[in-house]
Amino acid sequence: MRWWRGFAAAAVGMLGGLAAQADLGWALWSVTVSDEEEAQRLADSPLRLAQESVRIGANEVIVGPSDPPLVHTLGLPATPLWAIPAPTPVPRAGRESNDYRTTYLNLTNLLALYERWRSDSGGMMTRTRIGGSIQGRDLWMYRLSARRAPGMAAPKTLVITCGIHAREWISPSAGLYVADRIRVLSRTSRRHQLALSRVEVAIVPVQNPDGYEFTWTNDRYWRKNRRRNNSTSYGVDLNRNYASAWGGPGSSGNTSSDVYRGTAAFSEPETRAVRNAMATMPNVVGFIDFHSYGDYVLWPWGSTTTLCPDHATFAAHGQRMGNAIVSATGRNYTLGPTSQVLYLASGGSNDWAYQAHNALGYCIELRGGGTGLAGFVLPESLIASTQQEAWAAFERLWLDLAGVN
Ligand code: 0X9
Ligand code: ZN
Repeated sequence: MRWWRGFAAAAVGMLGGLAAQADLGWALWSVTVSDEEEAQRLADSPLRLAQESVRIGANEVIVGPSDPPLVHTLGLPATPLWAIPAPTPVPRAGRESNDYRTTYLNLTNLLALYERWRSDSGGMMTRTRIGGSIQGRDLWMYRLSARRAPGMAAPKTLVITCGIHAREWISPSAGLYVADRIRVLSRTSRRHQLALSRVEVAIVPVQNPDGYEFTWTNDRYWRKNRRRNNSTSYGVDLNRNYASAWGGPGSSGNTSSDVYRGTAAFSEPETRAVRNAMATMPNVVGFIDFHSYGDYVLWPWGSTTTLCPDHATFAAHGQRMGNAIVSATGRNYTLGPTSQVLYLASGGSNDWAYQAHNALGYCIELRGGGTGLAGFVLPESLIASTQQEAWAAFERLWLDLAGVN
């Protein structure tokens, strides 16, 4: 608290002079918006939102050393919360371990681990290249399936997507744990074998590999993909690029915005890859997109506060997922439609999965870091328990969709 006061005082003092600005470094600010017009003003600005797309009320915003003038030209009430580390590359020392329960893995190591599991799986895991990123990286989807008795009905599919937002490292990390659990349980548990024979699981380990890599090498706080929009701005928010209310509220047409929606729905190869892969699946019944942070289980709609036609079904399964998380770690996630419990956000992947496939499309916001960090920077000491929460929610939905108790 003491240092916070000092920091706030420094920020206020800084308004007059440039000298103090250099001392200020990177910081998390709270910016308050009171109506839709103000919300759009903040969304359109190049200031980076710390996960919170814009909501009416307080928003956490990442402010770099040269950004304070920008915060003030917005004409919105803004106060610094705390200093955060600069988004410079993470030191590699001590990060070479492949223990994905206690460390984050870079793109190469993460994909290598999936490959190792695949080669050990005896055909249970298969891999498809579903496309390529803006910078030409491969986009992969792993399918986890069980041998089926002849004459058994074609399986349904539950799709898991990870890493759509580059800086939310716990998302691909949670995907690893889900894949690992399925892989092990498909050999040791009859219930899970049965579930897999009815509902197979398709996992996209990292949907935004360019962005993910960029957060390891250049900018820990990067969110979007790495499309070059123009000479001064990069990146489309892939979770505003899906064809569900594309262009609606909670997205921006400003290329430098962190919620820039792109030039059209599915303008980005990363979103098209998921769309095309899912188009080949005859019966997608469930969809979970892992994000961080905030502890939420979210369902449609993001684009309007009107309840979706299947709200009751979403709520029933959502409640069961929430209960499973409580049983796993004691943590209480907030459950509800994105637009009601979080904020308006259009063009999101789970809304699209519901609209286009009639799948139960959820977005799960996993845990975040606390005071002194940007929210999506989850300390490595909390990886394992957060993975357990992701698994608990996934497993509940999976077994329910498969009719396995
Ligand atoms: O704003 C988002 O894309 C998600 N939150 S995050 O802080 N991880 O960026 C929420 C997405 C919710 N779902 C939809 N908009 N459909
Ligand atoms: Zn996200």
